[in-house]
Formats: sequence, structure tokens, C-alpha cells
Amino acid sequence: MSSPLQPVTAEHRAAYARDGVVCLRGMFAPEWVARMRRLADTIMGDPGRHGHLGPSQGEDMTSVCFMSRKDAELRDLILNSPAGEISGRVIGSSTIRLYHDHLFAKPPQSSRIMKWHIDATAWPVTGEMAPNIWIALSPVTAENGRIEFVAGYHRHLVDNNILYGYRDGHWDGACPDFETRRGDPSLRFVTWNLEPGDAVLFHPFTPHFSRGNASIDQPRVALALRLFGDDVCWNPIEGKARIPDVSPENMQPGKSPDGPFFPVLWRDPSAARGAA
Ligand SMILES: O=C(O)CCC(=O)C(=O)O
Repeated sequence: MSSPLQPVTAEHRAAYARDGVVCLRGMFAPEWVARMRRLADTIMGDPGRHGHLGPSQGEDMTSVCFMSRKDAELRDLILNSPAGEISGRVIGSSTIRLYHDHLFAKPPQSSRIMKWHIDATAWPVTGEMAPNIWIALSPVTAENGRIEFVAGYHRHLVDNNILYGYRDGHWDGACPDFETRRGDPSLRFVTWNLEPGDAVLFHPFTPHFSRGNASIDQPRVALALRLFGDDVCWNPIEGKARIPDVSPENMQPGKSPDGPFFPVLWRDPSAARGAA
């Protein structure tokens, strides 16, 4: 496993706790980013051969996940990345497992909008330590479809036990379309332009969104790693995402995910010493 190039700081931890999202700059080595980008370019040529197509897969966006189940090089890169350590240190989890990887790429002139949603809707787990580290593999800008967030809204949802569904009548109703509330002073929209190797780490209840790619020549490419930390337990209720090759009977409610399908990316060495 390689270490982050920059230290995780108290400011990163505080921003994540307060906003449910934090921008992490320059923590992945340029060689790691270049290798991951080369793999991503190959995968974009034939996404179905390299992973499971996501619901948003289409001509105007590559959306493919669980690639590390099929591609040994990609799996190796993820397992040897600093993603686990960065995420564990920011969210305060002593162990980080990989739930799944997801490549999101919008080609130039893509009109694909990712509507406002929260990831917790789909994950078959309980717990707050199921973040997404979304790593830029290309420049990410206002023009080419950078990812945007409503800062702090995760606390409103978690504290009030609200789980937005996919549509009205589904769980606690559809996630609001925050596009209609851009001027609302009670909401804080945050977003960052990113360079390849920068990342945003966000909480599973943080609403997020991205516009289409208006650039004529700049693809927007990102790898999202969905992760499991200490407080995550199975909750495979109806309506949650299925996990390839893992049947709901093997996802005992209340039990923590483990086993080879959910490899450990990082264990806090100081927690291991404390337990010894
Ligand atoms: O890449 C995007 O534009 C959206 C990503 C997303 O929704 C996610 O990572 O959960």
C-alpha cells in the first residue's frame, strides 16, 4: 500500500464532519494516476467487458462498476493506493474495506446530468462510514461537469432519520432537485475544480450532482471508490443495490461486511498496536 503524498490534517477531518465533503489535493502519485487513467481509457472502449454497467451507463456517459472483480491490474492499483488510508484518517475509521469501484466518464459535449441524489439510497448497509472517494483522472472544471454538493445537508438527513429514495413515494420521497433552490440562503453549494489526482471524499448522505460536459475537447473522467468503515453493517432490504456474486442471505443484518469480496484497503496501525 502506498501512503498519501500529503498528510491528512485536522482541517480535512473538520471539513468532512461539518460539510459531509472535503477536497483532498495532490495525495495520489502522478504515476498511479497515469496508470489508472490508461486503464480507464481502455475500459471506456468496452465498459461491459471490464465490469458491471451502472444504471447511468449510456452513449453520453461511461458508468461501470465492480471492475476490480475482473481486472487484476485495476484491483492491484486500488489495493496499493492511498485511498484507504486517506479515507480512514479523514472519517476516523480504524479499518477501510473496498465496497466497489465505479468509473464515471463524460465525453466532450455530453448532455448527461447526474441529478441530485444521495448514495445511501442504494447501499445495502446501515452506518455513516460508507464514504465515496471520487478521484479525478482528468482535469475537472465548471465547463466539463465537475461534481457539486450541498454542504452540511448530510447532518440534517442523518439526524432526522431521512432516507431519500429514487422517486416520490419511495422511502422518504425523492431527493429534492436542489437546482430549483440555487438561490436559497439556507443551502451552501460547494464544488471544486480538480487536477488529475485530486479527490473529493464525501459522506453517503451528502447530496451531489453534476452537469453535462460542455467542453468541445476535454473529457471528464473520475474513479469513485465506495468504501466501508467501522460502523457499517449489512441491511439488504428490498430496493437496495444488489452486489454481484454476493447473495442477500450472506449479508446478515447487523453483521459487518468482511471476506474477500470486500478487501481491506487500510488498517490503522495505531489501532492494531492498541489491540495487541
Ligand atoms: O461522476 C459524476 O458526475 C457523479 C458521480 C456520483 O454520483 C457518485 O460518485 O456517486
